Order: sequence, then C-alpha cells, then structure tokens
Amino acid sequence: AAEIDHNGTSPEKLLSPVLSSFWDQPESWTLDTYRRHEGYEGLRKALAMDPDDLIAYVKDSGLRGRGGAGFPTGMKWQFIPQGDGKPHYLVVNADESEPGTCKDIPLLFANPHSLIEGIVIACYAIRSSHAFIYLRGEVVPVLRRLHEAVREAYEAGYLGTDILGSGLDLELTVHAGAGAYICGEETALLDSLEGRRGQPRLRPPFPAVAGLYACPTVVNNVESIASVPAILNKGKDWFRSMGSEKSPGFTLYSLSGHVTSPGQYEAPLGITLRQLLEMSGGIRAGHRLKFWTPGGSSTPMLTEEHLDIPLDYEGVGAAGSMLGTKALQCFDETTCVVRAVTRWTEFYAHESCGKCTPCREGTYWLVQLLRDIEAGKGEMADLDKLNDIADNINGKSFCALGDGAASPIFSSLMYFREEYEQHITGKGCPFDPARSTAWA
Ligand code: L3W
Ligand code: SF4
Repeated sequence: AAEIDHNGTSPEKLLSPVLSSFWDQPESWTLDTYRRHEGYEGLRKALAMDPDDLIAYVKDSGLRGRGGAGFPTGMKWQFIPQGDGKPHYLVVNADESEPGTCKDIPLLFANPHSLIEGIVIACYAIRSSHAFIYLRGEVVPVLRRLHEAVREAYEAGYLGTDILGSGLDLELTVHAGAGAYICGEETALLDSLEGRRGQPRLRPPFPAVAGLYACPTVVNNVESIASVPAILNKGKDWFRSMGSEKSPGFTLYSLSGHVTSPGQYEAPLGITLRQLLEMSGGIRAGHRLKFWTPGGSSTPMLTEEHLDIPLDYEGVGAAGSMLGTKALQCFDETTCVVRAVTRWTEFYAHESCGKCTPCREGTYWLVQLLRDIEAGKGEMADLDKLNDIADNINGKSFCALGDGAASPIFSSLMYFREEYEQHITGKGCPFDPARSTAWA
C-alpha cells in the first residue's frame, strides 16, 4: 500500500470511510443502526453552540460544496441575512443527474439519517424552520426509504417542535421531481419546487438573498449536508487533516466505465485517479485507459497523462478541467471518442430547457454535425464548425448546462482531433464500421 501514498495522504486515511462507513451493514438505513454509529451526536453538539459560532465552525472546517462548484458551505450559510423578519429555507439538492454521477442517491439509500441530521444542524445555524429535499423522482425505492427515515426522525424528536428540548422547530418536506436534468440547477430547482416549469432564474439575486418564495434560501448538495454531522462529531481539525489545504476532507467518488470494480469510493480530496484505480482493481484486464472525466461529462475530458493530478479543485483546475461532482468515468482504447461525445451531446440537446438560444439551437446543431461525422458523412470543415458552435454556447448561455455541453467538444477536439479526421477521411467509424450507418 505504501506506493500509493500521495500528497501526504496516508494509505490508512484513503481507506477510512466516514460517510460510507457502515453502508454494508444490515439495515444500515434505520435510525437504530445510525444511532449505534454516533448518529445524532453531532446535532447535540451543534445545539449547544451559538448559531453564528456554528456557522463559523463549519466555515473554518473548509467544507466545500459537493454538488460541482465547490463553493464554501459555511460561507453560503453566512450569506443568509439575520433579523430580516423573513422565513429562511434550506433546500437540499438531491436531483442527482450529471452523467456518471452516482453518489448522492446511494448515500440516501444506505444512510438517509446522515442527511437528516445535517439538515437539522444547518437549519439551526441559518435559523430556518422549514427544509426541503428535492429528490430525483425516478428513484422510487430511495423516495420510500427517505420518507420512512423522515417519519422515524419525527417520531424520535429530531424533527418537529422543540427538537431535543432546544426550542428549535423544524418541518422537513420531501419533494420528488419529474426527472429533468435542468432541475439540478439550483434556481430551476426552486422554480420547480414552487410548482412552475423548471427553468433557471437570472442570478443575482442569488438564492441566499431571494430563493424559495423570494426568501433567503440555502441550496446545498446532499453530500455537503451529510458531511456536517461528522465534522461536528470529530472536529474541524480532524476534517482538515485530510485532503489538501484548500480542498480539505473526505468525499465520495463515483467510479464507472471500463473499470474492474465500478462503484462509490470514499477517500480524501486530492488523491489521484491512479491511486483510486490501484485501490479498486484498475482498468478492465487487458485494456488501457484512453480518456476519463473528473466530474461527469460536463467537465472537460482528460487522458492518461493526467492520471497523477490531485483530484481537488486546484489540481484538476490547473489541468484545465473541473472537479465537478467527482464522477470518474473511465474509457479504454476500444471506445470511439466521436461516439462518446455524440452520446453526451444528445443528452444535453435533449435536456436543454430551451430558455436561451445558444444552448437550445447550438446543442441541436452539434448533434447533427456529430451524427454526420460518425456516419462517415462529415467534412473537414465540420471540425471548425463544431468548435465555432461550441464557442458560441460556452460562456454565452444562460446557465451552466450550455458550458457543460461545450466542454466535451473542446476537449475531444484538443486531444483526439485525429480520430475525428479518421472518421471523415475513412468515411466511417474506424472502431465499429457497423455503427457508421446508424444515422445514415
Ligand atoms: C451568494 C454570491 N451565493 C455563488 C452560490 C450559488 C451556488 C454556489 C455555486 O453550478 C456546477 C456547475 C456545473 N452570493 C454567490 C453565491 N454563490 N456566488 O455558490 O455557484 P456557481 O455559480 O459557481 O455554480 P452552480 O451554478 O451552482 C454547479 C457543475 O456543478 N456540474 C454538475 C453538477 C451536477 C450535479 C448532480 O448531478 N448532482 O450536481 C458538473 O461539473 O457544471 O459548474 O449555490 O448560489 N456572490
Ligand atoms: Fe436552458 Fe440551456 Fe439556456 Fe440553461 S443554457 S437556460 S438549460 S437553454
């Protein structure tokens, strides 16, 4: 194990799960099991603190948002104006849908009480008496399990009135969305929660100022909030002892694609894909890595030469990508890049909410060009057109979905332009000629 030590992160720490520590135990999702693992102890500690001190504590821990952007969680809580006379809301974004991202849903399925405990702590800090969980609607078994956990928490006095005798009152509503990717964008999520069609709102004002029902609202990812109880329990210095200075702590990585053992892996921020592959059995036997994404398809793809970059906001950022949701999708040498990018782009075109022209029209045209190239009907000039259309989407769209759609186009053309050219000169897909007629 010694050879996988990296950046001062010892192998023992790499293998000491926190969020997933008892996921493999029978009935891991029940209140009884959670209590046997220090469940709701963090809440007791939090309720003994002054809410402002609690916010400062979470800020000092260095916890950064796990939904993609890495925004400091404590700072977001601090933005909520106090003494404004308005209701404050906490909304948990459980609309996990970024391609390759699979960590919030497993967390909710295996240990929903860690989220509920985190919600009560966060609401005490921001002085909120109503919280919402916006869950991706397709995952009905998770919805049922979440409802059951919420019922248990009410019954045990962790939700409702005068929680643990602290005077804190809190209602928790679980809302199931209807399966639109755009509702993972925080302001579209709020519109959807209010009963409207989910489309992004102009920011500013940020939700912290005018969010749900135009009131100050914190929107946090499931994993961010579920990480808070452990920080209270074990201390901010313990949290800071993992990861890197600017990206401290543990986190859940989703490993998928052409790997021996896909799944969720918990490890500190700042480890590398090489380490994760060594721990998990690597790329499938007899094959080698061709390209990968650090945070789902919305983050620019990387290659074998990036295997040793630290998976934190600084390391991945310096390599020209984004950490995003830590969805490590791995593709081996049998994968056609044009095919993969076409599939992703079809996803973005389908999920584009249609509010702004660059994304609505641009994603449609990207798909047409990519399908032509894959079918062997492309021209060399199409490659510049792809770049040009992506350039007109990137930074010119209303929300991050447009930027996400442009990113695989840019990165694939940067690293694999030759493969696009082979499709054009060879009039078909060099990997699988049968596919070349798919769109003909
Ligand atoms: C108050 C300010 N609040 C920023 C808040 C803002 C938000 C957070 C981050 O996209 C990324 C995106 C996807 N006053 C503030 C402020 N805030 N300035 O901070 O904001 P932002 O704009 O940096 O990011 P975002 O629009 O929330 C999130 C990327 O994540 N992503 C996909 C995510 C998919 C999932 C999923 O499936 N679960 O999360 C992948 O990379 O591209 O860059 O709360 O309000 N001055
Ligand atoms: Fe809608 Fe796409 Fe524009 Fe976002 S970028 S507002 S998803 S059309």
